[in-house]
Amino acid sequence: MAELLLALDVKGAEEAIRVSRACEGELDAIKIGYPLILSTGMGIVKELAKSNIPIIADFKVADIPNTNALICEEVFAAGCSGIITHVFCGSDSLQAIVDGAHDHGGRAFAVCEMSHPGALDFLSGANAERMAKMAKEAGADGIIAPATRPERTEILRSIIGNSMKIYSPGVGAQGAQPEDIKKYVDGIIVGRAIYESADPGKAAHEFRLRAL
Ligand code: FNU
Repeated sequence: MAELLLALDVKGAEEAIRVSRACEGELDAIKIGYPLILSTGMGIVKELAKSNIPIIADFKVADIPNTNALICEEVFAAGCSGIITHVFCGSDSLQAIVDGAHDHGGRAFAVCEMSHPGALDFLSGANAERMAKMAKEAGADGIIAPATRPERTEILRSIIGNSMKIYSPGVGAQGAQPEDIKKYVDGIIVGRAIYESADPGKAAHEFRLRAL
């Protein structure tokens, strides 16, 4: 049984609130990212969190440890309960995110293998496996691994074990189905297939049932 995370990549507060309200009761978390935050500012986090849903900041952080720690301060002060970081900047940068999240009572998730075709250029294969090991060693709460390549996510699961979570994007618009991936992961991340739907609540309900 996998959770359902909504990737709320809409622009503007009005649309974000409309979609999140329509999906109320169907979601385990809302993942926000640059499209929403650059169009609304971080104030939207407290608005979305009013319905008591965890908000995960998908900022794919990739910087030096000090900057990463400063980013964590802002993300968690804004009301987020999780942050997504890149791993390729190295173990010290990754550790700054994990420690920054934990210091603020939050969770840190590490991108190990991405879901799009271009991930095969770098963010895949041996690099992804190495990053999964690094995420485990750093004490990350989970990793991001692709629904579009279930066989790869299965390998990454074998590296991190069952005590860390895997959240998996690529379901819906990128072509993967919940049934392809749910047995390997703790949650599926769905964006366009929900927020571009004529009835986002109904779409979320159906994905939630298919992820069970
Ligand atoms: P949808 N996302 C992704 N692949 O798609 N964070 C990754 O490897 C990754 C991600 C995000 O395609 C993407 O930025 F690490 O509309 C978007 O927010 O369903 C969401 O997952 C997928 O959106």
